[in-house]
Amino acid sequence: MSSVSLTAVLGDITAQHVDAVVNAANNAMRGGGGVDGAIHRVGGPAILQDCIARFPDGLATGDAGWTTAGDLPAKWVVHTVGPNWNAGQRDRSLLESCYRRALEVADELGARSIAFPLISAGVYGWPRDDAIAAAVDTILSTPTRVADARIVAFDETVHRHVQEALDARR
Ligand code: AR6
Repeated sequence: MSSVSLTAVLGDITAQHVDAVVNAANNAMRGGGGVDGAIHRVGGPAILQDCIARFPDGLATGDAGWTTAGDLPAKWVVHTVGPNWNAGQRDRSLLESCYRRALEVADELGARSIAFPLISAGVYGWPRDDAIAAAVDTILSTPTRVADARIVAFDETVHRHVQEALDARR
């Protein structure tokens, strides 16, 4: 087990003062809606430039990779691509892989704090409670040097369910 402290935060992921912010990206890695749209909008064009330079062929589902965080308070964006439930991608191990790979990339960078969105739970349609369980269980069971991990929810109901899932594991 890791010694990471995992907390639930209500707010906007782009406002988090952490070393690394995780983006719920897509295979093309050229921006999009939801968290991806917000990160590129607030972080500015440096993020897209770095995506093009570092990911000419995009990123595979379940994998993660980093770019600059541009104008965000964070140092890095760790991009990961969740499975698209709405398109029939329902292999839970791909969703778990997003959290595991993001923590591995954070370790490579030396990040000590990280903010995750609820990957695949928006545009990609993964059922909320299972998306929360996958996030909490995978973050808590992945060995990492990250000390502070947060699951940031925009929405009060989602935030409450994340908090309940964390309380149930204490
Ligand atoms: N801060 C925190 N949480 C947010 C924010 C925000 N600023 N914005 C949305 N959420 P989504 P996905 C929540 O759709 O399902 C994009 O077009 C949202 O309510 O961002 O993995 C990409 O380019 C939901 O609970 O990610 C891909 O094409 C969660 O974050 C696709 O969407 C994730 O929602 C990825 O879809």
